Amino acid sequence: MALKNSATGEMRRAYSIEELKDAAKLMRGYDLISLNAAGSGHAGGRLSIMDIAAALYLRVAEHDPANPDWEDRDRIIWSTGHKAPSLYLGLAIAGFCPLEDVVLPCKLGSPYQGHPHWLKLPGVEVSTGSLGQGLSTALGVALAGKLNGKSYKTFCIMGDGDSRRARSGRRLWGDRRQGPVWRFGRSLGADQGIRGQR
Ligand SMILES: Cc1ncc(C[n+]2csc(CCOP(=O)(O)OP(=O)(O)O)c2C)c(N)n1
Repeated sequence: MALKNSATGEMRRAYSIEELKDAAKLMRGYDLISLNAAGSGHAGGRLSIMDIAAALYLRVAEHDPANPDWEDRDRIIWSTGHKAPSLYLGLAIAGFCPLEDVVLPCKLGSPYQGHPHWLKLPGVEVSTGSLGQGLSTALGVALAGKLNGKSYKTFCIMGDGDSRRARSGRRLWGDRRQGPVWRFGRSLGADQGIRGQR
């Protein structure tokens, strides 16, 4: 499990926990520059998700920066699209795009917009930003994998406010035994919004 060379199946690099902590610190540093450059942004959520972003992009998810559309890659869906810079930094630290580019967000024509756009930047799975949509999209992506006999995993990054929106509310979360999210427990990992969503 990690960054892979999709052509050979070899692992590109094995990151230790210490290296992941260092990567998260570096990503936070870049994010502070980015926040300053833009003069605005959701600082709290962006900075607090960075450990998870470093772990996901560098060690947990199986994907290949040299082949972002690799069909067996794990999918990471940012339901909290307003944390886009953390997504960009996750991609950048994994080698999908240059780190330096990410600190100049929201410029006209730039792929690093305030909310992620999947057609603008390789590695962005889904355009998000309207809270409450990511979980249902992630379920669809996980279901497609199951129906197609794929073994990729789907991760969904959520926030508290995000998980309270109607489309990711009780009908999707359900209860522990019957809700669709729990039934997809092995292929869909949702983060951050799990607390309080029984
Ligand atoms: C449907 C919708 N309503 C409102 C907003 C505006 N908005 C952007 S971020 C945010 C707060 C999100 O809170 P949370 O999901 O807990 O994220 P975190 O605080 O962890 O960044 C709101 C209300 C939005 N993006 N989409």
